Amino acid sequence: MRLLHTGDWHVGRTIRGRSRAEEFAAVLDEVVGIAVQEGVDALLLAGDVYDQRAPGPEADLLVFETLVRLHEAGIPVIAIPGNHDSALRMEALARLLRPIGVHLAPRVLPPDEGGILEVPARDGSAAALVACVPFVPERRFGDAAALFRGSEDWYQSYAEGMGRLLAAMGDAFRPDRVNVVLAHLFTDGAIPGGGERELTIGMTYAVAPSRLPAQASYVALGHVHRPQAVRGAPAPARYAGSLLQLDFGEVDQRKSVTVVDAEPGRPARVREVALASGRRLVDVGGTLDDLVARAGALGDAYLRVSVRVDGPTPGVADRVREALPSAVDVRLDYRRTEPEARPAGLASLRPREQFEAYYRASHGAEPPPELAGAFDEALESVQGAG
Ligand SMILES: [Mn+2]
Repeated sequence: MRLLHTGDWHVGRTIRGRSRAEEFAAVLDEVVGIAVQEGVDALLLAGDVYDQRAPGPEADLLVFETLVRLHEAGIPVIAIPGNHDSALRMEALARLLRPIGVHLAPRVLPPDEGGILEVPARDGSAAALVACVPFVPERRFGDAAALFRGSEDWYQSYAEGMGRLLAAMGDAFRPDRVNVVLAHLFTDGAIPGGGERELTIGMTYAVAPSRLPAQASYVALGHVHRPQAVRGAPAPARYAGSLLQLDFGEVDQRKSVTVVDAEPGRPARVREVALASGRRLVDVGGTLDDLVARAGALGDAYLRVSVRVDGPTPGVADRVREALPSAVDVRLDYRRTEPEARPAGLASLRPREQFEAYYRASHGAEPPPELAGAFDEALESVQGAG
């Protein structure tokens, strides 16, 4: 059987307030194209389908269009919620989408109560068992585990409990099937992409790779945005990664989907297929003149700009944005003097001195004369009006 593993779509994500809908449309089109070209039997979607728990209509349009196109190509989808998705919203959508071959597994369930889905190969030659393990917040873990028989002593820690839950899934796998775990979780040792929510990739949530079930032919993971194999797992396990460079922590990451070839009784073989859509995220630095000179060579990449100046320079960020319309982040780079201790008795200073003290504390330098002059003018006009 051949499966396409992807995840962390984060449809609806913006960058510093700018829409990335066009890029999502292009990359989702690419994903559908790869699924069709590779002739996969199913697409596994490992959570964080949406960026927001209550996504906007534009994001829905992109996701629904993609699911319908996969349906029209005869490719079923198995999807779980990640920490960015609303499990309840997925539950609401599950029944609507079921007739078009989309299996949403909004909650963790025991293997024989819907926790494991059977997915036949299109030519009927084999079948896969897909154990669905959506993201479970730590505070809800007890509720999820309570559904499993003999789970009373599971919860010594999140990692321990999740290990037991994964083992219960592994015990329900069958040697005559392609056995797949589809999970949204953080494994110890995975290298974060930088765009994930820090809290949920911390040590509290780290599951040891050795706890992934050895009976699995393949473990399809979501949560970490950098595509990577999981080291130290008893079965082939991978994070497929996100589709676009979602934040500046993901600069230089090449994005991909994973094609999985598997048959019963042996570990799956995996292959990355690169994605080309989407604008790159690039860090650039230099003086204003350097940056202006490089503007043409930077293409359509979103830029995080560090502009070298001698000290605080009002207006320079605007000039950078004029020269580089794709600059989404502009910061000034200059040597900051140690901020002086907050002067005692700030109230005893005159307004101009208060302003200078504030400026030194926040910028580490004296205010430029034209700014100080502007402050005086503003103060005069206010006092004059009083
Ligand atoms: Mn994610």
